Amino acid sequence: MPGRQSGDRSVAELYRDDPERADALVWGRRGALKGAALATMGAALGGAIPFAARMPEGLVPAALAQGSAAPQFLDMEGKARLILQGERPLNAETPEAMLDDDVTPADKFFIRNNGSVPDPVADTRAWKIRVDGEVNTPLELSVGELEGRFEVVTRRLQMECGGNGRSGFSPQAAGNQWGNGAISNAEWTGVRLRDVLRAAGLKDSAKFTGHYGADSHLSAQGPAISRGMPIAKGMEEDTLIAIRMNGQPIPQMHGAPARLLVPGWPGSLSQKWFNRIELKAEPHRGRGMGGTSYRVPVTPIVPGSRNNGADFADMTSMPVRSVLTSHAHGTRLPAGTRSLDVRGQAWAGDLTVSAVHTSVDFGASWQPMTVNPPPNAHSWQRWTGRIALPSDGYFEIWYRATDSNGRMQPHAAANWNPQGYGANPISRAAILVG
Ligand SMILES: Nc1nc2c(c(=O)[nH]1)N[C@H]1C(S)=C(S)[C@@H](COP(=O)(O)O)O[C@H]1N2
Ligand SMILES: [Mo]
Repeated sequence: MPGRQSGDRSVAELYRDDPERADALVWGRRGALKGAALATMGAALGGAIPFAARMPEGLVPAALAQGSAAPQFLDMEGKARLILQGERPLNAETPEAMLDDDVTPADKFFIRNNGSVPDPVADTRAWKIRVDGEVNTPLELSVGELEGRFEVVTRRLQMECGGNGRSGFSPQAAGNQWGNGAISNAEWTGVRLRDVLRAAGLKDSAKFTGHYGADSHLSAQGPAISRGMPIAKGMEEDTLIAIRMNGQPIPQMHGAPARLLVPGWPGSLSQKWFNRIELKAEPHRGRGMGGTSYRVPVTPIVPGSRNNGADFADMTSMPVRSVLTSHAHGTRLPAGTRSLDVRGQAWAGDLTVSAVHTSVDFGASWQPMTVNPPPNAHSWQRWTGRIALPSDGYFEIWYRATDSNGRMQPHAAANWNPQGYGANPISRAAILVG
């Protein structure tokens, strides 16, 4: 792909190191890209740029803007070649083109740990979960008892890290630099949390939950993470205590023997190795609550500025996002390719996706794609479509989804915050034809 040929390296490198300066040097005072500047840019990108005249001023081509450092990959039994985000704690992202399955298989499921992964237990059915706090009758139920006592349901549910898309922020926000791949949509089987809470008998004072799991922080001090939510989310039909994933016992990495599944909200609520839920009159104050953790500004702050998050609000439903799964960023296609069948997934937290659009002319024109209805609420949705290409050359497929409230992915990550939540800008995949 672009930047590989030695003569073009300098331009590609310049873009990597200092995109703004590169842009000024290559394009000069840009009206339209033409003459020598167009030739230089085309050489750096590896082909002619048929829609050069529609390139917005200051746009850094996707082929040059992304993938600065060579990614490292996970090498682990039972897992696909995920993009390694960190080893201690272990975090790995699913490459976007690997999100093509409607039901995410275990091996392609992203990994997000805040602490150490506990050792597996021998008898998973004897694993106990405690329900206490503002309830009439504190309970301690084994996984076996849960299955025997309550209705067992199966749902396809998205689970997305609150920081998904973080790498879209400028200046860079703290944390794993996720692209779009901290998302999964597995088939979860379990009991509804609300049935269990009702069995314990909620007091009127039970307004919030607090979640606990068996893993500990790497400092070995206290829980790795312990978040909570307003009781209304806990009482929703799709909030589960899950005991199977895709019809199998939950893999150890993903929270065996039982985990919470709080679809549509930050994945951090979906407690793995789940062993206790506490009902509370006030918001829970465990690790990962308060300050700038999983919280976003109510009034935008200056990007890059310091803030203690006191005026921020807890993240609730995740924003709308789409992935392109048919063509990886950097795909090269045979000369003469004039149409592309494209597809991907799109989701919008608690909402549904009403439209997905694509553009191949740098956003000058957009075509509607076909979006399938979700098989059940809180599942992602498949989108498909065909894109026409006028000639050989360098193209970018831009893709964006719109949620059922009419909100669309923005052109740039908005509402910057120190820990980088809620970035869902329009994505761009570079494609070279010929
Ligand atoms: N016990 C426990 N539960 C946890 C976490 C954790 O570190 N420990 N990480 C949370 C976060 S931030 C996310 S995004 C999801 C990731 O789940 P996965 O690793 O199965 O993809 O689990 C959540 N539940
Ligand atoms: Mo997360």
